[in-house]
Amino acid sequence: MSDYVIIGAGGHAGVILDLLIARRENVLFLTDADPARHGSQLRGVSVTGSDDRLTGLDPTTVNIALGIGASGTDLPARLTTRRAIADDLRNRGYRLPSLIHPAATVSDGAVLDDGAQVMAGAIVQTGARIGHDVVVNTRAAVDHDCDIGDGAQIAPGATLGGNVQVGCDVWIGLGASVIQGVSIGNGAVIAAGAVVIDDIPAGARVAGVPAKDIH
Ligand code: JB3
Repeated sequence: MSDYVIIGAGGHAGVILDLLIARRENVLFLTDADPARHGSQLRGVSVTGSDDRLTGLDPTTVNIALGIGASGTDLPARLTTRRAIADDLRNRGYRLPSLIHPAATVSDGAVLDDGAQVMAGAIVQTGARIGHDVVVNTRAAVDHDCDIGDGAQIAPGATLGGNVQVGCDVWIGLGASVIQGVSIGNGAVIAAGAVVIDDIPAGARVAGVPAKDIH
């Protein structure tokens, strides 16, 4: 059992807290930037204050779990910000271990970089690499030999075929599908329900079946 602090106390943090409890880890407390959340509890664990609550904690004995997800219209900027928060914590000496829910299926032949999070029901097949601070969310599927760049998020129920290359800070929306062998450039946003059958350039926003540019 390891000690953890969760950064953020919203929806994603609740799911991360469940994951850590399911893994029988010890969650000391949560922090949140919003003072309105301070003093509240999630599953009996306190939201004690903002990130200055980390001051005085020994980074060699306490792990950090990033409990901030991403939402809103300013994706992928939020993903970039989220990754910067993680990097700042690493620069301060904290460890952000990769986290796999016990009900996820992750091949021994897959590689997870630190900070990667794989939620309940997700599947990661052999040869896949899941980059730093990536979220493979509930029931998403990342098939063989996919490469998921740092900070990307695969929303619940999204499906990637084999050998899909996903850049950094890419958002793949709820239930989207990406056929095998496609490349998606850094910072692209794939809308919920889209079906991607061609390469997507960096920074593009696509939606629909088949997915088309919506800039
Ligand atoms: O769709 C799913 C399954 N999950 C979504 C997830 C990927 O993204 C979820 O439904 C939400 O859309 C979103 O979850 P998230 O990021 O937890 O959103 P929200 O419930 O708004 O909570 C974010 C919390 O992070 C807020 O309470 C912010 O105040 C807090 N926060 C933002 N920046 C921070 C910081 N907290 C700390 N400690 N430090 C920060 O720098």
